[in-house]
Amino acid sequence: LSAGSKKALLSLSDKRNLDVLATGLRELGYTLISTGGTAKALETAGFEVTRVEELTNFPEMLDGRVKTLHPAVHGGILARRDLDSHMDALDTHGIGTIDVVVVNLYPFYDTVTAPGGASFEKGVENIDIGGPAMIRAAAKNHKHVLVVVDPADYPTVLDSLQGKLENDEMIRRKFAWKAFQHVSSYDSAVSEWFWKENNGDGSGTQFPSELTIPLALKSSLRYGENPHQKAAFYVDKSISEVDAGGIATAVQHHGKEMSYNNYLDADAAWNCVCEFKEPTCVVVKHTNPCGVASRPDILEAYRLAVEADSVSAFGGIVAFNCEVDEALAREIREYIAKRYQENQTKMFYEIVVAPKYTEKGLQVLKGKSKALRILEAQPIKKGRRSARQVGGGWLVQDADDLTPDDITFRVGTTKVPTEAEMTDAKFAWVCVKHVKSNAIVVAKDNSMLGMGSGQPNRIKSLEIAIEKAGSAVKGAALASDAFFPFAWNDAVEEACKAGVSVIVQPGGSIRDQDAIDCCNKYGVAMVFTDVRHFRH
Ligand code: 93A
Repeated sequence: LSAGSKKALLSLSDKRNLDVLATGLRELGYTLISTGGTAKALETAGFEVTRVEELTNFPEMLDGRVKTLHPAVHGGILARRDLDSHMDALDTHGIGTIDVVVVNLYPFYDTVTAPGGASFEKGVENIDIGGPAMIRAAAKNHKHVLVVVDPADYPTVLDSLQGKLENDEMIRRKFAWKAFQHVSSYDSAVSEWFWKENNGDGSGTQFPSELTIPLALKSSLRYGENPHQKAAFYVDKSISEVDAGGIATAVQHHGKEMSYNNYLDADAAWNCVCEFKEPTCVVVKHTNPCGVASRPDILEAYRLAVEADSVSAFGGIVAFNCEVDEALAREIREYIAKRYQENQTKMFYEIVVAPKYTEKGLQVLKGKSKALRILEAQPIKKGRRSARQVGGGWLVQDADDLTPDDITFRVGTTKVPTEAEMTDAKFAWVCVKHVKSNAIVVAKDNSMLGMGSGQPNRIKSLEIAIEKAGSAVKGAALASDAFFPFAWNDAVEEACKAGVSVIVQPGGSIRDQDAIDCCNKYGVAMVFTDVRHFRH
């Protein structure tokens, strides 16, 4: 191998499109150098290949653990072509330069997340050492070496090597960036897996001393919360494909591109609707559910959820926990048309999200408008963590997974709620968990009648919820996400005066007894959950 001829080193676990790449490189006059498996694949496809052993004068050893870790490889990649001292050193040691490095790594992530799992030993054996070393070396010397890690980039690589693309330097840097990203997300996956296999770091805490979450770019978004903010969406790759549910992995069947706010709102709607076992519809606006209804007949649930606050439903997200069939799709379309006829304001939804659609249902919905985003999502499994950013750090917590089945509803008043009232209280309790604090929900007959969210003052949220419920508040259940600090002349008394039949709240205030006394005076039942559902 003369130092002068152009050389490309190929070492690939993912051998997709290998022939396209090899053909292109050969046409450009490159000598192909390869490790065992890749060389075999190239030879089978009819290409002439130089094996790495011929370069290193060393056999692949230790079951392939040492293949490319050799100065003949790393010298050929790392030498600065613009320094005589580097080129002289290569000459002295009889090492030729390597101009293109195409590597993708042992499929560590797919191995450890394969259905049925993998043994610890198998996971360890799939940690690539030589591959990342070559990728890093080539990326460091990107001025002289083109580094490629993604089979999707082969056409661009060939165009670039043919001199068809402008700004060669920037393309090389972009590939180098991608290469470092590839190695870094690989290492994150390895470290996360080690931590999990080790059951944590031994400190007894549930949270690792360092958190690495491999995030893969799903899409760049048109903009963030506002048009002047650039934004992108990343998918958490630490969750296996099999387990992955939720909005990040939802399939979009139709409609405009999802926006930053769409993702937030769809996530809120989806998480809320998945709480319910009966057929349920949830309408969300700006991350808050403003309509929720469960009915054996999903058409009825839909109507009730929208009519709970039809003004807010405008431009909202509609989520179902059951299949959308033709009848439901028609109902969605017709309701929109009806609203238009009634008040001449154009009614629209941003998104419909459901676990399933019949073919006909999908067709009818698609006919609604070009814009309507139609998502098919799978429920998120329990036991996940949630994370949020604050300046300079991240707050991480377990997801708020508690359901009414996990909670004891303890009656504190003389009045004991009837079975129906208790059902209403539980329904309101599930809803209030999904409303931003301070959160108040009024509900009856498995249907949300009103909600107040995000007010810094609990009594304001309560007043809004009661006002929205209107006359229907009489006999309904009222849920509060946190305790009432005051009762008399305050929120509890106001709720009693409005005519609710049962109030459900966590309790824990030093004035809980006041709240009970107040309810007793008005003949209202009060139920304590001992569990709070703040949502900041
Ligand atoms: O076991 S390694 O960490 N040791 C090495 O020296 C080495 N060099 C390349 N794995 C190594 N590779 C990896 O082998 C590459 O990253 C690639 O994924 C794979 C290709 O092997 P083959 O061509 O034999 O299929």
